[in-house]
Amino acid sequence: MSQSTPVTLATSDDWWKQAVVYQIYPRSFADSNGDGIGDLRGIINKLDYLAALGVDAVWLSPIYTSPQADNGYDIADYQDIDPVFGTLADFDEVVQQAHSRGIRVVMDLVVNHTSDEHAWFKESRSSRNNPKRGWYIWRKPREGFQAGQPGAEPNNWGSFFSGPAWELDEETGEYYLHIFHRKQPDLNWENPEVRQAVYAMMRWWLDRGVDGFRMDVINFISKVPGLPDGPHFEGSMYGAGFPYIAFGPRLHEFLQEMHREVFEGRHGFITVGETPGATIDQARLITDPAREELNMVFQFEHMSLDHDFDKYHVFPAPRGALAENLTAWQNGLAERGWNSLYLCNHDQPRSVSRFGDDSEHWYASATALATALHLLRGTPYVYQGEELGMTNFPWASIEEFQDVEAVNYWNEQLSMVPSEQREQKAKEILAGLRAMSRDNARTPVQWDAGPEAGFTSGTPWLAVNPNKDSINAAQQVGRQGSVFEYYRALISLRHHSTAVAIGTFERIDAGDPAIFAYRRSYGGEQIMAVTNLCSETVRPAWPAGEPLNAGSVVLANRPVDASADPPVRLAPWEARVYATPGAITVD
Ligand code: TEU
Ligand code: CA
Repeated sequence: MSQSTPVTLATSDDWWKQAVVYQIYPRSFADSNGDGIGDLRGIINKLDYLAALGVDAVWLSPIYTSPQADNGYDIADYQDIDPVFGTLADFDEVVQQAHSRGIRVVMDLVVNHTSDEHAWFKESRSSRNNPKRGWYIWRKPREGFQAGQPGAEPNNWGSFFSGPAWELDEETGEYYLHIFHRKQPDLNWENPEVRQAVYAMMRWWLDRGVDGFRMDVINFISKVPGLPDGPHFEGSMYGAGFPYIAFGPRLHEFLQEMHREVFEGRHGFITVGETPGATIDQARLITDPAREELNMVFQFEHMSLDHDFDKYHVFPAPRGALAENLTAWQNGLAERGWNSLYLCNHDQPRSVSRFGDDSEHWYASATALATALHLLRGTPYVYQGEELGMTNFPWASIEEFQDVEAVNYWNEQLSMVPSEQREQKAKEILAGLRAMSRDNARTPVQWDAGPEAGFTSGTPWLAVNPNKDSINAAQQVGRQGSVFEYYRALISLRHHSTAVAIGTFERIDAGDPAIFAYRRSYGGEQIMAVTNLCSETVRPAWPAGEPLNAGSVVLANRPVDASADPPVRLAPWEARVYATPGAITVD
């Protein structure tokens, strides 16, 4: 495929339909100065690597000034870079060097909340009648309670990071809402001054050259007025605020206003909202181009197939569940709207460990999952290290975790059982954290087999995975049969095929739910992905003529015997891509 020419979409404003975005979690990407924390110069040093992979854009998790209570998702200054990552001058160089390689730069926009160390919040908390008091969500103690008394919180909501969602400000005797960490107070989007300040900040970044935003929990910005008590789920100390936090009554109005105020008259940008709990209908509304809200959203349905409402209570996803869910979303957004495609990010375990098999079938499952995802209709996201098949970490004890969510969860869960049950409980919690902890995705990127995997010359802030000797970039880039080269091929396919970029989607039922086979068609051209998403050999029952109706194999993760096509057997995690002769553009 190296000699082929990329196809271009009708308008440059739709570039993201044919793009692949790479998520960088800067802390763990590449450290340039030996302090053990990844930084902007580290990113600059790796831009050639990203260009070789072929991605069109990078999304940077937050790099703004921050006390790092939640690794930068707690922002103290929206218009500066945290010294741990570098300076604004370094940032400008990231943008300029990325652009010179044809890579766009997407910022993480965290505006549901700020840090409690943001100047806005410092003012807001300074007195009950400060002009910025109304920029955050302040409430009096619950009727009949004294401030600070147990149960005096204005409602029963729990924080996503354990404990109540309210923190008392002793000085002024009122509570502020924080859906996440107590150092992440929620902004009050009902206040038009807040919205205008956010829009101004966004314009400032766009003017500086960034190409768009990934918007953190953007579906939480409009809350149900009155902030009512939420339902209690078993095993939780608090009520669930979620029904009143997510998709509040003014969400669409705010997103449309943001579009008008920030993006109108601009071209070539990308907007992707993070929307936990989004249904297909909600996602369709937000991403319907005619409504001018967002280009696409990250939805979480396929992230909830393997656990109950407590995400650390894990179980194996039912056979075929992932394919079935991805199919529902393909069909749901076929006419209107657009999908974001991802299997991993900085909040989720590693995709090959979670959905694949990171031991016996490591290569096959990493590449089969990639095939299943990357040929769908939508914009694929590669999370750093996923293109190398990086795996979960072999956590042995709670001391090894850094993530505030994990640590707080451990403490809260242990506090709920009598001391004689603690040892058993601790084992259960650790098993849940091992499977689901966000730190799984946050261990340093494995660049080579050297000390600390080439991530830092110092001591990394989070341990390097001991499998760095067998899983690393140095060993994979340019090597036939590596996970990296397979990703490169998939990304190239999207760039060279209109069917992949904007063709229709049709799932082909091959008789077993573990087989995810689907056809993408545009005009007369077709591409078909055939994947076996389980660790057993399966025997497909092909409908007449399939999959050969879609041409012949152009990419596969194991040798294909063309004389035995259509395959009567698919090996564990086998993946093939079929294409009709004209479906991939060639010079
Ligand atoms: O995450 C929001 C979110 O809903 C979850 O994925 C969350 O991280 C948690 O795992 C729920 O159990 C976003 C960011 O991606 C995350 O890193 C931040 O911690 C969070 O918002 C707060 O800004
Ligand atoms: Ca550093």
